[in-house]
Amino acid sequence: MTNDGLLDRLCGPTDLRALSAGQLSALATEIRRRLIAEVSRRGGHLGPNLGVVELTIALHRCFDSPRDAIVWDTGHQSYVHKMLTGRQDRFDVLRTADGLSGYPSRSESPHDLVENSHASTALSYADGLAKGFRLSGADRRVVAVVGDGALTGGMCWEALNNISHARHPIVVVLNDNGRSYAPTAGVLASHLAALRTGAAGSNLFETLGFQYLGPVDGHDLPAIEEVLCAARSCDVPVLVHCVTRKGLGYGPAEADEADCMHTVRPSRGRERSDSGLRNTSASPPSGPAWTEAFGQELLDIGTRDPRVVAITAAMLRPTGLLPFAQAFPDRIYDVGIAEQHAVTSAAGLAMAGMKPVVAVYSTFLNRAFDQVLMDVALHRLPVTFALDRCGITGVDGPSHHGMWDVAMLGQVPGMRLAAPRDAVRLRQLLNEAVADQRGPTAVRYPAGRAPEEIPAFGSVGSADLLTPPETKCEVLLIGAGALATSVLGAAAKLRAEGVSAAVADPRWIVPVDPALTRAAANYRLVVTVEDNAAFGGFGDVFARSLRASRCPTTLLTLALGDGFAAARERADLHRRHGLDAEGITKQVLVEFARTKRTPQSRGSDTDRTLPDIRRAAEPDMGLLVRRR
Ligand SMILES: Cc1ncc(C[n+]2csc(CCOP(=O)(O)OP(=O)(O)O)c2C)c(N)n1
Repeated sequence: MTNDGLLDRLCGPTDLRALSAGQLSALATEIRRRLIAEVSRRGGHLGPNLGVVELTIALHRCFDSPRDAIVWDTGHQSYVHKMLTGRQDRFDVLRTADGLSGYPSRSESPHDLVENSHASTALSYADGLAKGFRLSGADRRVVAVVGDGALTGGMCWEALNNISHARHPIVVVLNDNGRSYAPTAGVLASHLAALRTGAAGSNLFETLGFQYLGPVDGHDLPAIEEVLCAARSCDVPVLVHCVTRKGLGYGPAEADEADCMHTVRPSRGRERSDSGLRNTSASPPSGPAWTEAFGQELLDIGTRDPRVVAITAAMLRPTGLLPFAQAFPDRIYDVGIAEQHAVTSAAGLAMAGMKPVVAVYSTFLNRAFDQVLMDVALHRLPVTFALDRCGITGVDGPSHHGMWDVAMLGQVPGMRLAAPRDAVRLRQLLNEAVADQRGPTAVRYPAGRAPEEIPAFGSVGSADLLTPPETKCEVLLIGAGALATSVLGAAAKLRAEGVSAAVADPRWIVPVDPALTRAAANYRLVVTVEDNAAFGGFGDVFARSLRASRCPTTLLTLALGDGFAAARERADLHRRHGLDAEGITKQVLVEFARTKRTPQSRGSDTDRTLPDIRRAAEPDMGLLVRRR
């Protein structure tokens, strides 16, 4: 084999074993070149993948995937693994709808086992796989590759405890690059640094019962191969301490102090910078980005109130906390990838009289449900959750969509949940949330940019009315948060079809303001629209409040389906789920026609037999419009 086009000639990992040292080195160069070219085009995780090129080659030479199970923690660093397992020819469709996933994907390849991109799970999967293989008598090795950032997550330590106890020969490969996005937080990072330099007095992993191999230079292919092969023949749990450099081989990534180009946005034509790449954390937003609006407002709130503190689980810049951190370095806590700890630590801060704001992506709050419910809400502690990336997030796919937070938080007693429609309301609602000392609050907003300000024409209790008051509207559209633009678009289309529709924005979606429930009684049809799973979402919350008030108005709930949503652009998925103006209009027209055909059967979904009590409602229970 010549050294040209080696990558494209590989049929699978077994071909790697036939390559000479020179060819392997040429292959590593070729992989890096392809990573830089394709990730710059499509966006994605550049720094992490550039750092694991040699490690991935060595893993596939030493282990026999898919017979041996290789589990990638988080999975954002699996691009090289994809290239070496027969998907190199599809790299031009990385992170595209119907293309290659940006994470391992079970439907793509038998080499991909775990597609949950939430961190710190690989060791637990490995524990279970090893136990299962032992029980079934399968002679298969198990490898878990975990970053030093992911190792800060509590699940890893629960797994280490169990793996060591079970004594199964699992190989844990610690990819230590000293970084999460930012330099890895906490004392573990200092211990790893001491292990790297040989200055550590003791070895935590040996204390925990692991055989420790390393530290080994993760870019020295023969060296890393030798250690991995030694690990393979161990019959006890072993930890290979592999030291790598995030972004290696691409100058701008190596030099990027913020996060070594952890992620880059897709470049589009002239938007490309000189280097050809745009670093997400470095590129200034050109409009009212939700994250930036949150970060600026929190800075203002923190400036006025010294009791406000902020907490992040290893996502300082991505959640917009950098301005606050720079202004108040003593009031910001990066706890590592430890959402559960973040929430209960916030509870402690609130007990101590502080006003904690936990800034977290909606999807990552999932794993801290018990902490929100028991540690915060049961104690009625005023912790504010700033939920970024709510609803459809885009091509990161099913594990990154923030589509369960309403169902999750909606059932938490005492929780108040807000959904701003624009950046102005985000600022207002964040202020209201932090000022509310009755118990926990949350503000949910999506990825990307907010729309231009959407003015209110009046209010209904705490809700805003977004259409001019009309004497008679038969339909009330209630758009929860960021879908207001589509809902207003639908109202205009409905008007063109001869159906008059008013639009309200509840602002606070949980609990439902009784004034809005009462107002619903004045319409033939009420439609809730939200960027959240239908089950337990705002529509369900509103239906419950209609039932409780014996309101007979028909309710149509428009939301994301209850399944896992695919990896697609936000607007595309909204369209597919009928949440764009066109889709909303069509569904409303169908339901409206139905309510007209069967006037007697009008009623809320589960209460259709209730008599029409609208006549009994107070005369002024309609949209009580107060001019602003
Ligand atoms: C539970 C959870 N919280 C936050 C994240 C966001 N996240 C993705 S990668 C990453 C850093 C991972 O660092 P490390 O494991 O060291 O891998 P590296 O990128 O440095 O190779 C974070 C915080 C996540 N995926 N899962």
